[in-house]
Amino acid sequence: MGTALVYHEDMTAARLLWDDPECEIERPERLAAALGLLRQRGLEQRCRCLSAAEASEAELGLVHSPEYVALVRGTQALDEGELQALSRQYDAVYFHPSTFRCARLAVGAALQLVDAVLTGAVRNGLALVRPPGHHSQRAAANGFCVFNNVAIAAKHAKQKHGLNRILIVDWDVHHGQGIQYIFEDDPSVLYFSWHRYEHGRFWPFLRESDADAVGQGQGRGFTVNLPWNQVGMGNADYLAAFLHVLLPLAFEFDPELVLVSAGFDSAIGDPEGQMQATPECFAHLTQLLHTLAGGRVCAVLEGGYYLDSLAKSVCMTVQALLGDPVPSLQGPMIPCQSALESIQSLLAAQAPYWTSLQQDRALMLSPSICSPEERPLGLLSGSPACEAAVAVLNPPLPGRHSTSASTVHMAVALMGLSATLALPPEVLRQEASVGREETEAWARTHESLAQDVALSALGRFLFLLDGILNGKVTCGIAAIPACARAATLEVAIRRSLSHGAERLLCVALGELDWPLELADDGRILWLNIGGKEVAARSTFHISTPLPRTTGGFLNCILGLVLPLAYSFQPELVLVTVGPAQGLQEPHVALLASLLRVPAAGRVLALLEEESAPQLVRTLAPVLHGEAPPSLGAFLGASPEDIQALKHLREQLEPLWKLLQVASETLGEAGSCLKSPLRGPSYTDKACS
Ligand code: X5A
Ligand code: ZN
Repeated sequence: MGTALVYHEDMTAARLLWDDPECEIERPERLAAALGLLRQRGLEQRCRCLSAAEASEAELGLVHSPEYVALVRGTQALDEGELQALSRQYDAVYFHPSTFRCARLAVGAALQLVDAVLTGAVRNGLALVRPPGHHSQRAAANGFCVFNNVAIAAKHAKQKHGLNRILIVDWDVHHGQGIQYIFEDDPSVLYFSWHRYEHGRFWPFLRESDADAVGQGQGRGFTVNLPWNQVGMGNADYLAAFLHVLLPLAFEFDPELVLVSAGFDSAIGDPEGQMQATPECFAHLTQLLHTLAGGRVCAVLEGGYYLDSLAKSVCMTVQALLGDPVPSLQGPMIPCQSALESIQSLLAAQAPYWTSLQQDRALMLSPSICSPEERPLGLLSGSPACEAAVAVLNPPLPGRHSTSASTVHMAVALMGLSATLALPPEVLRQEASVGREETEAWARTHESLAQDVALSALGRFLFLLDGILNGKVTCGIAAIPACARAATLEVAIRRSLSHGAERLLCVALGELDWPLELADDGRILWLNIGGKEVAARSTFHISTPLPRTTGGFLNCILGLVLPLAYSFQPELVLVTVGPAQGLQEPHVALLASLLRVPAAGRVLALLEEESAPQLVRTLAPVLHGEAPPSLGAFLGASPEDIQALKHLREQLEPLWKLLQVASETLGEAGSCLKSPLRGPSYTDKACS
């Protein structure tokens, strides 16, 4: 389907003509730097490049008053002194004779992008524009913004394409108060913004940027503000906001289109934001959003003033839009206390409007659930037969993570019925096996692997696993006879460990016990969704019953699986699906597409042959980077499911810090003094 890149060189024409320290950072080089790196990295060439055309005055009129549009049109003929005088009437704005044309091109670019996505010409895209838009209001320029590009695009999507639910994600470091004002009473546009706030002491110094501004009238709950009260927020803070706030809300809202006010002044090094998130973080944010709205994500540039971070972050966003696996995030995944306080104040303000944010609903209801059963941890080593298989037959494999030019993005190892399935053309149908002798040696470790069918499926599966372990293949799907699935998974784990893997995440859907002979030594994180009971038998051995509703499933994925995956930073994710009552293909697809993100794409799905054909049809496109299908109607989590999640969180939070969201656990949070940039920590809580 493709990714659009909308641009026009003329948007570099507007520039500041006089001295103004506040405005000088918004300069033409911003676009040149972003585009230059996109070219240098070969990303521009992979996009469908569209040349922006100016928006019509009728289109500007979707948001702005005729008088204001006329006033901006008039600036084309003003001299420098007049331009400067007019600029002074607004907060942090400069006009240039080319401003009107640039700003119309910026709106036009956003509209073309939305049209391209909503007509199905492309799947998603980015508009590289100047001037930015999110501060601009019906009759006012503000904060370098002249026309509100994203707000006009949202109105256009409603009016011209008949959309009923649009999500705007504003990850610029400033509050897009312009967008907030335009949609504050409109429940068809959900506006989410995080922003540097510092208890109101940061520009634009507005009371209505705080978390308790939730919208007006019919629109209550459709304005969602996450104010950052300290600088220095980093990858873990941004991810916590997405996992615990934005994504639950967004899945409940079920948007038909996602617009991103993509400002990169929230990235490390930016003089305005003073935040710490690395460019890679924006690839993660983009791919997480891609699981919404059938992947219809339109990103429109807003701020971003540190050219190095700006260019890299733009590249990361485009790479993620293209569906490439995204580089894993470095650094400890520990949100800071101030971030958790902000999240908490948001949850308090928004819980009345969103079922998915009502974490404590279950507290009054079911007081008792099964407590985790204590069991000795760390059963050591495998059986002699397994040791032999590892020692004798494991051939030395080439170095991992090699980035050879012959890398296959995705391979499937299928047999029987599913072998005849139609697959996307880029997917490699893998028929090779590891040597017969080696397969047999592994098979001797488990009775269930002894039969002929299991044996040949195992041979192919191992070949695929090796391909992933040595970096020749990014992800894959394999099917195995049902009776041999558990044993095959165990062999896969052993083989990965003997290959040197240090962090394997195993996610089993449907009941499946931890392979008894494997040591619980921190190299395997075992997550059974659909187990008999709620239990964290160790930090690395977790089971929870299959959630009963879509809301419960989402809570489990966003509130447990992904925080664990991000904290653990696995080299490889093994997903296995067994009989799981009530679980539908869209659920599996969503899980797989979300797990791809923290796993840098390295997901291997192990299915049961009997149920494989349908699941392969669903999973292959998703692991390949397509958006998952919609989950259908949202039904809130049951009290039991909420309680189960809460119980596991409490148990696991001390080690897996990204699970934290509630205020009672704030004591466990990371230090706010992560960098010299971060000021002394405030003691006054925003939420108190
Ligand atoms: C789009 C944007 C920032 C204005 C800052 C004024 N505007 N101090 O990032
Ligand atoms: Zn900004």
